[in-house]
Amino acid sequence: MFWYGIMYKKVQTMMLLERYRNFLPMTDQTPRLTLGEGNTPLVAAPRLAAALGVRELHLKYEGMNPTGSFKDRGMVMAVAKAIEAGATSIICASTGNTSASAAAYAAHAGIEAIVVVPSGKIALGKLAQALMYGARLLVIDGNFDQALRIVFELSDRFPITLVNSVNQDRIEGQTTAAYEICDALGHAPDGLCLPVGNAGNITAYWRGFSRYCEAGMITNRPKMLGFQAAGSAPIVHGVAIEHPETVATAIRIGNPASWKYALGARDESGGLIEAVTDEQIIAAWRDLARIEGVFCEPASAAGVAGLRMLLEQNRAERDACYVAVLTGHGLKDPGLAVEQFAAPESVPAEIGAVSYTHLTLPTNREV
Ligand code: AN7
Repeated sequence: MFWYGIMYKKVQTMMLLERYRNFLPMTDQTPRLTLGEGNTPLVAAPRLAAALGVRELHLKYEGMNPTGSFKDRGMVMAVAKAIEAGATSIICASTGNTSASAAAYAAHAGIEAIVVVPSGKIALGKLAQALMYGARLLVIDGNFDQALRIVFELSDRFPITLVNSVNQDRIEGQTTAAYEICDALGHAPDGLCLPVGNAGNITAYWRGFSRYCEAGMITNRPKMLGFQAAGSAPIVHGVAIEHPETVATAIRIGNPASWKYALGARDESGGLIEAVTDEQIIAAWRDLARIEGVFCEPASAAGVAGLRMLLEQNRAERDACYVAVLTGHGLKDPGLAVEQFAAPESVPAEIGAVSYTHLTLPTNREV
């Protein structure tokens, strides 16, 4: 049908790898792989900005990617390049989102994915994704850092392509988020706030902003404001953490793969990488949903938690434009959200049984 042809063409021009091909390691041989990643909403957050006391805040809602996290940007590039090089199998260690993304793109491309995850410390939705997308799943009695060591070893010994963020095609694909933010705003923000785990994303954003600046697409680069969870803050403390802990399981990482690049991004941008407590993360996570209607996963709220902390300490400019990157979708881990509230009491299904007191907001769970 005629209209179908037109729509199809539009979708083609929207394909992430095509849209930014001049900034990506694309060749004519690179497969045009896509699940419709990228082009995520940049949501203006005036109510949250007012609550924090800052002029302008925008939320880069990366949970709207096909598998519900920013990882899809890097994974589509990494899997396309792996296939271009003749790979038939990919492998990664993950706190959950990378494995979901690797499993989905491998399925779409018709190759094998092997994912190694820490036992009991990955959100249920992410586990469901790895299973449903048909990945070979290895659950270890250990943490992410131990899982990463195992996949390094396996990818060394066998013809399997490693797709953790040490794979530079991953980083390249993730630079696209920086381009999108600049394209949407018409300029670079003054500050970019984001969670830091393995530090691939802060590396990619800085590379992206720098490249866009060199190309004359923007005139200034933002300060990179990265935040680790207090119990998992190796970069902040300058030492690897053997037993990282945090409620934000996505960033429960003690020895980040892109550590040295993250320091470069921090220092070259005049930014910082600091720690926020689980309490600060949870408060920001709930505020994002309640005040702006944007539901992300807990780790994703670390950027907003950090910005709030800096503002409270008068260490961040108030008359400035900030973008906070919300890296993953809130529905990845609905259990943790429901746990925040006391179980609501049900009432008989009769109008006479309903009083105004039943219509109050759900109360917080007693801790
Ligand atoms: C929601 O999936 O490391 O600093 O194995 O899932 O680039 O590592 C996830 C990381 C932030 C941290 N927010 O990004 C994995 C994994 C969410 C995440 C991060 C992750 P990086």
